[in-house]
Amino acid sequence: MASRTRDTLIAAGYVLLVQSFASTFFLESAHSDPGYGEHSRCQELKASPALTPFIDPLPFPKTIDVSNGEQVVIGAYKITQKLHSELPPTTLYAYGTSEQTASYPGPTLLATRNKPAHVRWENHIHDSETFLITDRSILWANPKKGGVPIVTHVHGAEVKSANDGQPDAWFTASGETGEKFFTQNYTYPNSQPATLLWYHDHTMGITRINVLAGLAGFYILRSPTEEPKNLPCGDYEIPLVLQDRQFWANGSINFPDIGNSPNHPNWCPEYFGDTIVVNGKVWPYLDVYPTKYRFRMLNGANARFFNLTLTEPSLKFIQIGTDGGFLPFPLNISSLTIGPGYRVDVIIDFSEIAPGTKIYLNNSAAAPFPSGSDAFLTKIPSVLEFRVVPKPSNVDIPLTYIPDSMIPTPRADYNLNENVHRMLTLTEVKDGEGRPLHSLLNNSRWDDPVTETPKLGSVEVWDIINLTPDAHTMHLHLTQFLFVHEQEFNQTLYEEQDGCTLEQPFDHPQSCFTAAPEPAGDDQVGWKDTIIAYPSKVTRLWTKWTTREGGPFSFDATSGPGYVWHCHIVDHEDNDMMRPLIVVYEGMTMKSSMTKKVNDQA
Ligand SMILES: [Cu+2]
Repeated sequence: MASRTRDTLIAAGYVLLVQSFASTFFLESAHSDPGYGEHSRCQELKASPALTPFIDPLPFPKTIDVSNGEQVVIGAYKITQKLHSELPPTTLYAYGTSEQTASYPGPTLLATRNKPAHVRWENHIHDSETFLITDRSILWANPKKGGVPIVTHVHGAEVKSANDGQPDAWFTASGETGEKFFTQNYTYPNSQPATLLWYHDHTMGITRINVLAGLAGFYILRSPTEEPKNLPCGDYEIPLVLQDRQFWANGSINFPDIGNSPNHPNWCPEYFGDTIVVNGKVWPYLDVYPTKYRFRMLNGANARFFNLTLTEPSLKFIQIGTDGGFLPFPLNISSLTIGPGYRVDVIIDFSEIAPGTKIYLNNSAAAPFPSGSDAFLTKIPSVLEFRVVPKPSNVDIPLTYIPDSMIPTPRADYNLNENVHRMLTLTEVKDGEGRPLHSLLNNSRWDDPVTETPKLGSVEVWDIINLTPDAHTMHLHLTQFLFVHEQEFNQTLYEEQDGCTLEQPFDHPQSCFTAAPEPAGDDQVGWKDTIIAYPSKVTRLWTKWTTREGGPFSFDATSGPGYVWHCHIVDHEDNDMMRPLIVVYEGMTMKSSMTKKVNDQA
């Protein structure tokens, strides 16, 4: 495993040595991207060139049916792609079945419930290192022979851990592998309910770089027998991945090569770009007929949250699904708050809108969220332009319906005396001058001994205690959970020794809580795999280590390299805001887990 050389040096008091190393080596050899010649400082990026918004149509990634049982081979390649008609082609890493067809976003994989999909993930990136600079001071894959390691995770998938894209299961184009590598041939059982999943790179310490470079795509899981009938489909079902990017005039991604702490010469705590890229185009437009459309939205940004509204006041989002699948019933919502990793499934009904009208999908979320300054807002607040156009006479729009009810969600039943109750803090660690070093889950680093070991079949209550000034999106692999409630507390008092306790309810004299629990808001209900944890709040999750229906998984979730839970601000995830998660069976020890790992390789 990679060492923590830089931290060790600092701990030993060699700060000056590190600073001089940073300024002589990293600044002179830094190579933020092809064609720049200019350095780029964390959160002080030079503005992107002026790009006229809404002159390019929204692109749609190609689709690949993975439901027929045949293995699909998807490689990662280095490509260039036009992300705006006024911008020269951008260098990217991208998924595809060949170098010629690789695209950003990658091809959309279409899967069907209970039909296993077999994907062989390949690495055809022959760079000697990532073209956006890798910070070697943080724990990262660090292949001895160089190259760009990748490992692909299908976000939200119920899958055995050997096929989950564990961060140390990476591999390079030359065949070097990480210590948790099992195989490149992954099988997704698709045993879970229909929903929008997505696949992206998850390599230790460079996820933020590989995802920013383009390694992400949609994974749509359908269940024809369970899904509501007559939803908008075909041309009327539109996947939308929202991301932000900043560009140099030559089209290259502007990614900082100078961090804001000498301890981490290149790492930047959050990447915010000044343009919005949807499905790989900067500020695209979409022509819509006056009818209903279903939008499968994904926040695929590194760190940007979105608070989405529509500029036409008569229009609402009719939300029908969330991360884990359909909601019990549709919700009429005026705004959607989606953190990195979130998916929302919404219908927008343009039926009453006159052709010729332009409607904007706008974002008002502060960056960092929820109380950032204006400095990191995008150049314009809009994300996407809808142009309502008349329906041509030769187009028949199928009749579609918004169902009254969909898939019931169970109640989050728990008993804190019987169920495992984990209280898990989120903290930021700073150096002596207040500059961010890294963020931690429960004051533990990635390579500290595993502590989150839920028992197969159990229900657990997870209280996420956010002691940082910003919101984080917490993501658990393998399972989907329910958001129970969130509750404000007095952080100052909590952090004072013997100040107060979060283990007593609001009305107890020793309680740190300053308000009663607030139940999940309308747009946060349903099965979730990623949840916004707000600052100075405790976010309570009901986690269930079974299938959604309460049965056993179709695979042994206790074998293999194990899972992870982490912040989905990928810049945080890369720098210690991630922890191992090992599912155990009754009587299992970590030693028996290792024995099973060997068996699982067969
Ligand atoms: Cu975070």
